[in-house]
Amino acid sequence: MHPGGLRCAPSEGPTTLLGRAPCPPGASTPALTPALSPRCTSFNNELRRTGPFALVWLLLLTTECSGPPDDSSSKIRKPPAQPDLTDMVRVPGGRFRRGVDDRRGRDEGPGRVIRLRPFHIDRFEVSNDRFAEFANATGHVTSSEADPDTPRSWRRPGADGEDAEGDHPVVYVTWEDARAYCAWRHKRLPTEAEWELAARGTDGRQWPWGPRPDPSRANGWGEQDPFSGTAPVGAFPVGVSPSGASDMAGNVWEWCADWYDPDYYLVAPKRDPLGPERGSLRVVRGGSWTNPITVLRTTNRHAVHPEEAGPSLGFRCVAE
Ligand SMILES: [Ca+2]
Repeated sequence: MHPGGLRCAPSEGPTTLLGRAPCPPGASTPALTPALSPRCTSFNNELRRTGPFALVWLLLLTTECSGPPDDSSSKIRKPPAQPDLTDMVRVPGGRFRRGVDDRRGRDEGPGRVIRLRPFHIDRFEVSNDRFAEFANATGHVTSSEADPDTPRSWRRPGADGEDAEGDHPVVYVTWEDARAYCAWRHKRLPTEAEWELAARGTDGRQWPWGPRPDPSRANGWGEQDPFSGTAPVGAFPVGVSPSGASDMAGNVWEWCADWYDPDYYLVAPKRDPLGPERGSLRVVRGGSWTNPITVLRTTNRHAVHPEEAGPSLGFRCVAE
């Protein structure tokens, strides 16, 4: 029924003055605009010719056709028109040395000075609460949720099917899930060069806090942090990077935009490298709660199939 009690008729069907009134578009849901639709205008004209009840009908139709839009429809959860820079840190860009020359990992060199444009990066890994906003607004179903053979998903990531904790990083998300989330926020996934600058700064440090490993400053594998699984995002303020980003070491691995090529540093452009044009694996960075501190280095590169999802892999976004 319409607001006002009029029963609607489809636009193709006959209309009568007694039982049915023509519906504005989407009449079963509230009108999206206060403007009269052409069909309403036509119907009003017809009513003017129908006799003594026309005024009553016109009053009803005024309510129906030109009433204010219902707030519930205007709350179709549209993302903001611009990226929300709240809880993002600005990375000035400029020149920095990425990679290492000793090639502890064979794909981490040669170390080279490259130049990046300024950008913003999320201060925290995307949390379950933040991802829920996206899922609720868009109806996005992650690959894990859609797979009947996978009992776990971002909603229930625990080994025993526990519900996700809102302030923990979202996990069980594929590269496409992550990309879709960032796009909805008017953001994007970081290139691995951006990720490394945000994690490392410009002084060549191997961990976000400095040159030496310190397992108490990140959520890695071991007993020097209080977490046996993921930790709430931002739980290690003593481990923030020079740019102010949290958990760039550990907690969860983070999807980057780039395809992975172990030899990419040999051929990469020195200005705003975007990664190889094609590949079969995507770059992930930073290590996770499942890795020892040596894996949580800022230069460590790892690769995962883009359709993979698991309990130690999440992401964060960047904006210009
Ligand atoms: Ca991380």
